[in-house]
Amino acid sequence: MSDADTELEARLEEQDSFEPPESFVEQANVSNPDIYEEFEENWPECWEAAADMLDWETEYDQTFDGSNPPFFEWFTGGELNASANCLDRHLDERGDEVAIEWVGEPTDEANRTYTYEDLHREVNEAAAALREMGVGEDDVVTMYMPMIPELPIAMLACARIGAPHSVVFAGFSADALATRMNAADSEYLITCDGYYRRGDPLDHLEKANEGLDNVEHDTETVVVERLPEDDAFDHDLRDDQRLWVDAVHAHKGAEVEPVARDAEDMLFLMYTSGTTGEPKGVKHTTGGYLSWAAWTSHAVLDIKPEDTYFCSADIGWITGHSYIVYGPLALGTTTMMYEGTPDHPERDRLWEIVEEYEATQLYTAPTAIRAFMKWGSEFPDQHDLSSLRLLGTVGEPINPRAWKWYYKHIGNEECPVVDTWWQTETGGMMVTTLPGVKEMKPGSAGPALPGIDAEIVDTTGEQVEPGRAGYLTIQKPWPGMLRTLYQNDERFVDEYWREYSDTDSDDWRDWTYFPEDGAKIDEDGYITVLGRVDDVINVSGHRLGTMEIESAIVGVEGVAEAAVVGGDHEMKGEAVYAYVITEDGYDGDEELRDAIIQGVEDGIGPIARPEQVIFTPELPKTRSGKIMRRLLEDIANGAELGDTSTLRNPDVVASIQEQVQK
Ligand code: 6R9
Repeated sequence: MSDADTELEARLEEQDSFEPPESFVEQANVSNPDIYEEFEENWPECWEAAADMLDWETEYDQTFDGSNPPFFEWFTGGELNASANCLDRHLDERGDEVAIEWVGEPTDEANRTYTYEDLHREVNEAAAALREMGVGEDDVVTMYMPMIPELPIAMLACARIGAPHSVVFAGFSADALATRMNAADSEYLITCDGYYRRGDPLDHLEKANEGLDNVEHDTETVVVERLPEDDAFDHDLRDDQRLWVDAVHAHKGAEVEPVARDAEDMLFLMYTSGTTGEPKGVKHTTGGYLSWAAWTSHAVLDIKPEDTYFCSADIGWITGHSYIVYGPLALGTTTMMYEGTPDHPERDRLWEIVEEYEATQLYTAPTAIRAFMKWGSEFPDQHDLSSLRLLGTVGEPINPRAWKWYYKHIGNEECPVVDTWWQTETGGMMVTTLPGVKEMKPGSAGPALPGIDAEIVDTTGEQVEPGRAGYLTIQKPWPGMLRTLYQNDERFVDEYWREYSDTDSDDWRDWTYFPEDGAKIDEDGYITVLGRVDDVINVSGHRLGTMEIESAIVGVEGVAEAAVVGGDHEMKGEAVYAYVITEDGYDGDEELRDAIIQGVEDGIGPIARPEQVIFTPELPKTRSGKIMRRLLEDIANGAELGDTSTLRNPDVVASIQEQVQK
């Protein structure tokens, strides 16, 4: 490092707040600081600004309807179509501009560029194909696909005909697919034959078929052929399966009138992890969700039609839904899709892409930034990243060191960094700095967005002092919020509202949304999110339920009981630690350990793979018989243990501790 560099590092290290760069502010979509006050005074009408970003077929007659809490409604009476908003309305002005820039893997393969006209045509043909298969309004269509263009095409085709989609992350297991299709009564599946991971072809259809074997009702499947013939796997399609080429290309040139959907009609379902073993089917609507995705893309990501915007998430997660597909396309910009991983073929792959396509924004996850940091700045340094104007992160807390590294080595201290806190349930961003208005404080996501009313409270609901840890709550509804859990209103109330609401009240002001995150706030209203307070762990920004993992482990022959906790992990944020009691006659040996790891991969997917499996004759329990999870976490972290003498079985602690490798 040169002296100048060392000096710079030292200065950055000390600096704990950063003003937005002047050059950014001058051109920012939102730069007026009064917006916070204006939105607060003018709530809920302030959210007409979000609705106004869309084209409505029928104007709404009420902005917010809070008459039946917590089943809030937005823009009621309005009608619109999401695919028309993402495609048709851009055709006149931007028909030959690029909508999706797809960068495939392996690198020598042709990339694909879709203009708005191309995308419009393909979505229409796919919509016609789905109709012909019998997909009707409100039929849930499941998609189980990696990052290939047919995924957003299928999503928008569904939106066009009013069929909600339910996208299942391609890395999830066959079981996870079956659970989700059964839960949603979904009779249609769109999947693909296979795809590449770090250069090797994966047989995806085999996994999809295994899942279909466990779906309780009849299904129809469309299979996209992703792999070229040389790498294709040998599969005979079943009677209820057809190829995408056959289904869609039969409708060449078809035009399908976008169906007018009520603002409150479901746009999609997304299953996410919760406290119990059953994943939660988060329901998002057409008007509220889409306006939220569009407004936050405009205000926070500063997206303009001429941008080339790059979000490195997977569309199988909510980030990809809101900020690769719906938000950017609603704004008529160019959105990038990258099929591969950041380290293949080399560790500069992302920077190569940023340079080649002159990306203007990069939205990624702290886990990726930690990896970039570890690999070293020589990889980004090989490339011209000066096209970048804004950087963003999402998915988990980012520590100040990683934030500063990102700011300096990727943004060259010229790009604001937005650390965005939100959830599958919130539909879009909730807590983050407006990049053209607010100073940034590394390690803190920032203040709640204008019009969002966030408070940090204690267990009784009283606001805590600045600097003290408490629970994050959202006091007022917002358009992008989930409307319910699919076919389970009761669980919706229990999971998100019961904790801090007067559930007998029919005044919406008595209802408070609880995201199940711990947080603290500073004197300026900046919120630092500390992490989940429920049984959800966050591995590399992916939400996993400990109960789901436990049930996969207990399903393995020879396992009697299991407790799963998250332990700190340098790269992944958190890692899975599994404490396992064997059944009589079984040894906690390598064979069982492998079977457990396999069981988790089969039950959920490789992302949930335990970092360590620790065999123990007993789990530490309280006198009342509750597993002491906090203690198991401390053991996983090699932390100082408090007083364990009140346990029912204090002796077990030392033997567990010995086994944990630190
Ligand atoms: C978008 C997304 C949601 C959970 C959330 C919180 C964590 C997300 C964060 C963050 C700290 C941030 N989380 N963004 N924690 N700072 N900027 O990730 O949705 O998969 O539903 O996860 O992720 O714990 O509750 P989802």
